[in-house]
Amino acid sequence: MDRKFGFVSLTGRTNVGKSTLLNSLFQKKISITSRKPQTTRNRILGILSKGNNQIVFLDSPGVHVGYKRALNKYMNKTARACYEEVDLVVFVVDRGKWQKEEDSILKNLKELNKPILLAINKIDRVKNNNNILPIINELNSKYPFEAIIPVSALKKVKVDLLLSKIIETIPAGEFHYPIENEKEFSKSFFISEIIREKAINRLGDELPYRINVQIEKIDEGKSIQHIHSNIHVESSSQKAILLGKNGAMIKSIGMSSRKELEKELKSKVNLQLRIKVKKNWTNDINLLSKYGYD
Ligand SMILES: Nc1nc2c(ncn2[C@@H]2O[C@H](COP(=O)(O)OP(=O)(O)OP(=O)(O)O)[C@@H](O)[C@H]2O)c(=O)[nH]1
Ligand SMILES: [Mg+2]
Repeated sequence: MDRKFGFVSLTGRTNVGKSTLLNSLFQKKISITSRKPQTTRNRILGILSKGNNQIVFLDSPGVHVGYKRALNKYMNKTARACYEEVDLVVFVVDRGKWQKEEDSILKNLKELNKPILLAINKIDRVKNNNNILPIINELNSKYPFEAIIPVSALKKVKVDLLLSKIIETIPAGEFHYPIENEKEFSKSFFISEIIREKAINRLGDELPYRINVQIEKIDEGKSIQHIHSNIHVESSSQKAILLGKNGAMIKSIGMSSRKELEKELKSKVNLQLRIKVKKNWTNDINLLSKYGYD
């Protein structure tokens, strides 16, 4: 049988569940997720090789409007670049919650003239199955989507069906990556993301958008990896929040990060976290580019 290959973006507003869906498709953690919006900041590449098919998924930052910082501009631009690059767009929406971001994404997608699969996510939150059909009917009138598939990324409902539709839709072609490759980002990026996820989950509403995690150094010992990491914040008051009372907050972030890192890296981990104030880094083009938001 002929091989198929395609680049596929997971596109949508922030917080609709794109990264959860990516992890669900891979049945493991590739991209970090959180309850809070604006979690994914970079293009995350996951490579899924299944039989004669290879799909390169691009998880992208969620489209969000109304924020003016350079980091937000970078994220929205990255989201756009992701759907512009691919063979197929999986447009992820949260049940019937169609907002101005969805309108703006669909408007851009229409101009590209690419196949679009609509994934209606979080259907586990729809109380009665009879309520799903009206949502499908409404969204069906917006665009001639290749298919509309209600899924639950979190509860892994119909994710297989979505995957088979994706495979149906991607073009014939040779694999671009060796089948053993699953992700295309560095180990230190993955580590920094896990630490950022633990921080986001523990912090209040504003601070998650103002922290950045940088890995300074990884010393690979025989039986333990020593990871030295900096967490950047924008002010000393933010630093105080991140520290917590008697250092309780940073300790808790460190402990849960270490636990997950040991599982993911299959090794003992000694994690050093230092907090550094970098004034206005989310709006400083030079610092952004230094931190990889380029
Ligand atoms: N109930 C329910 N919650 C979900 C589902 N999928 C994702 N979530 C939750 O929605 C929240 C956002 O999920 P993410 O995967 O981080 O969303 P995202 O679209 O990647 O968000 P950004 O990276 O910020 O753009 C998390 O709390 C997830 O657990 C689902 O199918 N059902
Ligand atoms: Mg995400």
